[in-house]
Amino acid sequence: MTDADRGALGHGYTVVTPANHYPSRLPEFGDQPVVKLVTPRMAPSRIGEYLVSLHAGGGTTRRVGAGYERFFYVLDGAVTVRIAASERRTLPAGGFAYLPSDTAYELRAGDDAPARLLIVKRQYEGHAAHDAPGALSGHRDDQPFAPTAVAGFTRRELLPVDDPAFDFAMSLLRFEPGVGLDKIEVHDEEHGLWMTEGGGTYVLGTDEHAVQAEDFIYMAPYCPQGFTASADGPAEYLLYKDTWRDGF
Ligand code: UGY
Ligand code: MN
Repeated sequence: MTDADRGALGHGYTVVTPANHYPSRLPEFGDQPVVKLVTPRMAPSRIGEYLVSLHAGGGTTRRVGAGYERFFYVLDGAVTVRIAASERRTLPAGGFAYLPSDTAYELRAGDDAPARLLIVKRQYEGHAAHDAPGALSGHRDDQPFAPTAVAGFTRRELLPVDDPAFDFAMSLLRFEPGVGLDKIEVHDEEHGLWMTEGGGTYVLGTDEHAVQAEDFIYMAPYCPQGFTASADGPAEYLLYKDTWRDGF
């Protein structure tokens, strides 16, 4: 099987590997390539998740208007997120930022090197009892990974998972070699998953897929899912999951 053959559209999921990428463009990025990993055209996804490659010194060609909440995660290089003249934050690789839906922004890569980042975009789903969250930023190394009930499986929450103002979570899940999820999960929430390191086997519905770093998986609500890291080394993924809402 070639790498490109690992790409798949299954019942309730997709697997998109780097060999499958067919870059598109978006007006705000000019000629800088954008891989649309998933968008709401892939029903029932409520998110867009995009892999954006910025030229050295490049970035958005115009200010991107408010209207959607967004999450940025820098894969390579450094990206400055500018909300206003006085509000800018430079994110190195592993840096992240959340912008609420009332916030317009610009992005700029450092002058010395190109940058790549993941952008998650969605329509904020509010809750009558909670004000919308504010902007925040940080780095994956700001806090240690926390243990879970499974030995060798740790996770790091990038957004405050205990705050019901947020309608989604972004988490890094890390597995020692041979370790995996302790069950086949079936749940109402959807996932966008980017393999940040290593690889393993993903169970999706009734299928099994070998996955490796830089693969992307979309999992629809109720898609049965399980993962085991390969024996060769640790595996890690960045996981989007909608939270705190009832699905209506
Ligand atoms: O939190 C989750 O739903 C997570 N354990 N799912 C997954 O890793 N596919
Ligand atoms: Mn899950």
